[in-house]
Amino acid sequence: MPRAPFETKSAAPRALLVFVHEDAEQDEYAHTELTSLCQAAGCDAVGEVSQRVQHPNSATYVGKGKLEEVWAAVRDTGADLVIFDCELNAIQLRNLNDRLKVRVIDRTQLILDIFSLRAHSREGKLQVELAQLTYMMPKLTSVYTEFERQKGGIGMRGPGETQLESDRQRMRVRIKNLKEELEQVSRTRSRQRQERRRRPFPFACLVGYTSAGKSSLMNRLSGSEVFADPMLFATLDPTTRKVDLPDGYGLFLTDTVGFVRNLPTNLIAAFRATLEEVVDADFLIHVVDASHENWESQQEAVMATLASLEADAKKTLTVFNKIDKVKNRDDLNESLALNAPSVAVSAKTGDGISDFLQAASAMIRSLLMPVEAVIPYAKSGLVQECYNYGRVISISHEPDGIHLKAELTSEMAAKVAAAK
Ligand SMILES: Nc1nc2c(ncn2[C@@H]2O[C@H](COP(=O)(O)OP(=O)(O)OP(=O)(O)O)[C@@H](O)[C@H]2O)c(=O)[nH]1
Ligand SMILES: [Mg+2]
Repeated sequence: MPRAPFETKSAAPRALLVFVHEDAEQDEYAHTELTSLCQAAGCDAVGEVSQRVQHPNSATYVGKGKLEEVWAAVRDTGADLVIFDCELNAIQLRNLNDRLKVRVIDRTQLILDIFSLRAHSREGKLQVELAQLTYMMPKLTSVYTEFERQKGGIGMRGPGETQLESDRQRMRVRIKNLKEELEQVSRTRSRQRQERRRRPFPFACLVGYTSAGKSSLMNRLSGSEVFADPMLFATLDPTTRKVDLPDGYGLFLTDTVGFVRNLPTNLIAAFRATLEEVVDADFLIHVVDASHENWESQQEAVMATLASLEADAKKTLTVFNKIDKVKNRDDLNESLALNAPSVAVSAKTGDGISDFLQAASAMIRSLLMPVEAVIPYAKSGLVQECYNYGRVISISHEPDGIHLKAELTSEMAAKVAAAK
């Protein structure tokens, strides 16, 4: 089977970064991001080479002269890995491996590798494996060519081809099995959601760029200890907590995987079971790192991912986080106004959390329906449910039953209506 991008060695792999984006404005951002991704994968960035590539070379992505520069940089830095900040096809990968004589990977493979380091739950592991296999399938030929050459090559072509075909077949079978297992995971999740639906709290999902502070906000709100860490993609598995809000409202809040610019499509497809939490939420809480100089690009990347999940039209509360690190309050106020409904918080210091709670209550109120009903005494248990899972405005015990005025989710309202 093909090797994992980074095999565990005693020393961290030494990576040379190759930047190839078109747009000069993105330079600094792309640089910070790839360096962080590199760290998250456990490699040391030991050097870099850049080229503005308008039309990628079909054989090697970068032009011939630049490739020689990359080769020289590999030699000078002693890099044992080259990471291209783009997506490479099978031919480019093979040619680059050929010329550079060290392992070459692209941005997708780097992200997949981070995900595989972070995957702990069964669901997470299955999803990452599926993403890796679907990524590798079309590139298998290049991996084998490399493999054959390492073995000496000449005369090995026949057995290599057979090996390639049988490994392809094994991968197809594994992909099919993984998809079936994930289908099962997805059914279980959907059952859990239905279970939650029976308790008519609304539920919201935290979305946002990786490291925006979603897990920190969740911890701040629920007093729970969801793994929060400066490393990218700290969270892969969704976690759900109940959060109590002012005025008797409650909310189920799910923390899930962070997004990144150009999240590989096979990764999004593989993470369907996890991302269904986003698609199914009553509303989204989009956490933005307001202290990040490129927060707007990050916000756009999140929106683009939501659009690919067809979840971009969902009601969204934007939360500008890390305001303890924001210097320019005027800019922040302007961003808040432009992104309404929105609030500014610091998950770290707790600043603005009460505003957040009020804003979340307002979101919920906008999802609830006003209900006036008379509940028969025989079904008085429903009143308690309305207290628990909606907001009761007034109640009076009359001869014909319990007169109720409340704000309820549509599910709870239907239950009350059926109780007549
Ligand atoms: N200064 C400051 N740091 C924060 C704040 N919120 C989170 N952080 C830090 O930002 C880093 C990332 O936070 P997480 O909560 O793990 O971010 P996340 O969005 O869950 O990240 P992923 O799970 O990787 O997508 C951690 O080091 C946090 O301590 C904040 O309000 N202020
Ligand atoms: Mg997290």
